[in-house]
Amino acid sequence: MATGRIFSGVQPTGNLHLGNYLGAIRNFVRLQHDYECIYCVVDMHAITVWQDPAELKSTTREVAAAYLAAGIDPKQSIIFNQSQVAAHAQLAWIFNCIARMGWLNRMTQFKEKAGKHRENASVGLFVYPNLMAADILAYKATHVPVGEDQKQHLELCRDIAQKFNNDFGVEYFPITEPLILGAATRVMSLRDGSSKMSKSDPSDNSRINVTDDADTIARKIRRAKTDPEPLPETREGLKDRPEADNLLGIWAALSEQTKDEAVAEFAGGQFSEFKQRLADLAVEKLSPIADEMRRLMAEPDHVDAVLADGAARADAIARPILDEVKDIVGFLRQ
Ligand code: AQP
Repeated sequence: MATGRIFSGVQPTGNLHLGNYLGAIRNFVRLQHDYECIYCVVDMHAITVWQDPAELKSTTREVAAAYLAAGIDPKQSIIFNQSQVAAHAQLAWIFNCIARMGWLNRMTQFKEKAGKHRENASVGLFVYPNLMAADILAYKATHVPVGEDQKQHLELCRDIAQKFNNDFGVEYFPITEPLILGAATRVMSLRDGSSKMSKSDPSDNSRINVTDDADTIARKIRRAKTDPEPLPETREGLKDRPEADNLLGIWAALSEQTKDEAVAEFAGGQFSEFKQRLADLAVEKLSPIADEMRRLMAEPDHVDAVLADGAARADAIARPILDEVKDIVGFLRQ
């Protein structure tokens, strides 16, 4: 039975990785039994940095294929790409006029992505969190499953909803709750335990791509950075050992254990043996998804039909909400 409405999305920017799977997509699958779920391929977010047009079409289908292959049921849940539903852009404009410059200036993801080239970053990258708030609130979503890195953007979404409600003297938008679930809410790079596993890391060895074959997964895990000590006996022993912490977190998430159980299982063991078991487990969990993704990618018409059907259903929810928002704001409409 649905206890609320979920919205979440993944950017079609290539290199879908284990962090995206464990932090987001796997939770999307599980939540569809308890919530009304809307899962989006956020292509408008993707173009906040340059995307090759032909590649964007392909990576959009790839994320949709990953949703389907991981087990999201397109009849039960809605799967679509963002640019097919106009409400996202329309509500984002209104939110551009609600959010304050100071709020956006505090967003760490913008600082990280724009880096030293702030003056050269697109305006879209700066107002990205406003579009994300519009994505969520165009459906009055009550919950948003995300990885830990998106927590700050979710807080901004709540601030926007609150300010909109206050400014116009209404109780219109819900104050949306993040759902940060599982033992691997922030999967770290295999090359550096202090930075997040990320699609845009120039080193392919830093991440396990969902579509990597068994040999590649095994090689990347074998070469993953570790320290010279054996695995710790207790959870406290993971302190100041970010790489061991990350690999045990991945094991825990993939094997459906808690971190404490994972530590206990390998206590005092050698990394070489642990890495072999981790590689086998990662292959066991990811290979069926990769195989199904490949099959779906060979049927682009089917994937496009799923996205078109989802877009029509998403539009049917968002359109009346946007109409109400226009009335609240004072826009004349027919
Ligand atoms: N390392 C991660 N661990 C756990 N969850 C993660 N997510 C991303 N990285 C990790 C979650 O995946 C969902 C989709 O992310 P996104 O496509 O919107 O973009 P992102 O968060 O910016 O992801 P990337 O992979 O790090 O891309 P780049 O390199 O382009 O910045 C989100 O729920 C996110 O939390």
